[in-house]
Amino acid sequence: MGRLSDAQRLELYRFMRLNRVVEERLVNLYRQGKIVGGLYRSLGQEATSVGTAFALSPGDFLSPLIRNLGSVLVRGYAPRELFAQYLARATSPSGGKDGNLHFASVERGVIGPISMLGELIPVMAGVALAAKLRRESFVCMTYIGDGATSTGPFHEGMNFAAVRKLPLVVVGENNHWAYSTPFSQQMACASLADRAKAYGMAAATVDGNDVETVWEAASEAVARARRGEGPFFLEAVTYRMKGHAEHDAQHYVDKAELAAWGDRDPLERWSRALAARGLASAGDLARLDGDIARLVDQELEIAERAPFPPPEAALEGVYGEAPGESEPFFLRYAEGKR
Ligand SMILES: Cc1ncc(C[n+]2csc(CCOP(=O)(O)OP(=O)(O)O)c2C)c(N)n1
Repeated sequence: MGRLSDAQRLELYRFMRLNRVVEERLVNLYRQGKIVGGLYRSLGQEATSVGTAFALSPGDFLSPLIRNLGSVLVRGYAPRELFAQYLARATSPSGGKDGNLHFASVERGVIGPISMLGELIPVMAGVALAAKLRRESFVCMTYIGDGATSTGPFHEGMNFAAVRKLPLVVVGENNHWAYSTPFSQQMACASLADRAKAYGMAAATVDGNDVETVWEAASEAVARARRGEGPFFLEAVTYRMKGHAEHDAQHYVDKAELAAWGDRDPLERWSRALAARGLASAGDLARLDGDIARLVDQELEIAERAPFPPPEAALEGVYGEAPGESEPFFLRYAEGKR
């Protein structure tokens, strides 16, 4: 497995900071009542999203979950597109339709998430099966929270992927909470990775707040999947620093525990590591932060100026259309043309 170049180490910092600042602006928009739908933050979990997605190559497929905004930034989505999606603008990846997290692009290798927890595992196992049947070398990556590993589809998908040796990397984000349910009330296993091992799937547990460690483990998992050695479950141990969503005041969390995890903040840690290696001084990073903040403000302005979709757009792109037919079949049917 290769190593990160110094330029890539700075790139990881940039993506994590971008992830954090975009979400900070989304919080402002949420409080202004401008966001359509809920807002689920990934504060404290940026290293997991960014480090894992950074391990993929062009042509691979990724399906994010609610706390993986960082992964779609790595995959090439611009902040303006993500803002437009949350603001339901016509310029958004879904054209102003669907929930704010539900967007996709086959061209960019992003499969849209679905809200039913656990279901992404069989879906992505299916995409990975396509790679195998077509003898293509792409790898699939998806995410799952600790709570969602208690669903049936998770276990069915994991078993199928293990039996068929599919090129699938499942990132298990152990952020200690599933809404207000702590890990200890979710499962009797000591580690999330134990669930994968029960299916004969290779698995490892890493510090999810250390971006280079996450990248290394994810790169190895991706490489072995690409070599045809089967799926991998990567447990990233991290902490959900905010409530389940912006509407959750997180009253059930012990404040001392929260503060202790705050000391392990992935961005602070990576800043210190970059300084210790002589890659960027505190001043360099402050300047970079300033540039990122300005870029994000510009991107937000562009998204806010974009129009909402016209009402009739609600009828477009809802059902699959037969090749060569531009008019949705149900309109033809309604007009008695059939
Ligand atoms: C099958 C199913 N059950 C319940 C929900 C409602 N729900 C959405 S997120 C969530 C908590 C998920 O916790 P976890 O998997 O640990 O992920 P985290 O939010 O901590 O990242 C719940 C209960 C759902 N979307 N799907």
